[in-house]
Amino acid sequence: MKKRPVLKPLLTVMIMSLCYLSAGCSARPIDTGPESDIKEDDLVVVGFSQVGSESYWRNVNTESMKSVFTRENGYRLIFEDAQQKQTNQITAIRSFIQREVDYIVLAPVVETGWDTVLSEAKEAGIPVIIVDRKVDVSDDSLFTCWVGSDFELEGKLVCMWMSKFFNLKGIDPNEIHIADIQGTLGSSAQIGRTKGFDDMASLYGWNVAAHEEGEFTKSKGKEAMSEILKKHGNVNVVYCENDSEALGAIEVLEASGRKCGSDILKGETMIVSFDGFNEDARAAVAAGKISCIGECNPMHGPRVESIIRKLEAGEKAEKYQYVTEGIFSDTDLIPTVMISGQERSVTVITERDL
Ligand code: GZL
Repeated sequence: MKKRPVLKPLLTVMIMSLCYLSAGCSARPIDTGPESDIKEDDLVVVGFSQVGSESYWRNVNTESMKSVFTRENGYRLIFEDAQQKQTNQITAIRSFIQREVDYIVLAPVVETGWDTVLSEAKEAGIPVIIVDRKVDVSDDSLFTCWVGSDFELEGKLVCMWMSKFFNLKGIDPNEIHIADIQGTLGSSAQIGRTKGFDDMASLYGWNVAAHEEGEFTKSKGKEAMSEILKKHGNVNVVYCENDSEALGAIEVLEASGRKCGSDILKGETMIVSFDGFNEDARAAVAAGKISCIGECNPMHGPRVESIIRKLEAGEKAEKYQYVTEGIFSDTDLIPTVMISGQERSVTVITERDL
């Protein structure tokens, strides 16, 4: 193990990363040359394989990582964007192994297909931190730890919010004709959000009209919404598995003459979604076009940095680290949602908050 200076205090890193993000700094080129007196060999080298840049959430997640793994903080970051292809991530991990990085951080595009390449990293003695979505491997010693969201809980919280809303408005469950625009099939976010949806829709007796794949992108979300309208004209609620899909669905619905909103009994189409960090989606909530968003927090940079700091100090990292997330809405009708003993408060987004 290389002898290195103590990494910059964590509080400084957190403040710097927040300043970086709030200042809208453009990303410094990764793998930069010397900017401080830290010797190249003293830097902690982190290889980060990112899913892609499919959504606003992903871009904020990338910036959160780049904002902490800087030379000033004692790191050299090697960043690889996989453009949503698992083969690109596997190639990136192998290049990190060849370059003998100190840590590999992987945001896996899908859950399966990682055993071989993670075994190669383990044989090379390189700790692997999984971030955001999960990996489904035969031996969980193939990764050191995981940090991310409970996607099934996210799905159940949004469905619970809808159920409470429908009850308050006197809308009978069998008047609900709901469609699910899914995320990238096989990703933890899609698996969890779809399972949460399916379980709650059947518990509440809603009519599930369709599941269409939206790949977490706006363009595929538009295609999926068009398909749903063609085959299921009676759909009055659309469950979008991220904000990019929701913005696509709204465009298609409005182009077809529909009004997006929560007044289902007056013919409006309710839209619910996930993430909550997209400025356009937050504006759609403020305008009443999106009724509810399940928060999915992309700011993993400081969390992952503090894990590496612990490992550098010879401490152990907790195997599974879930981030706590809430709910956004255009109405204060439902102040909190409780499910499986977990209560989450609802934050109302208005024009003033934009
Ligand atoms: C969730 C993340 C998902 C986001 C989408 O943690 O994996 O991928 O919800 C993103 O916006 O594309």
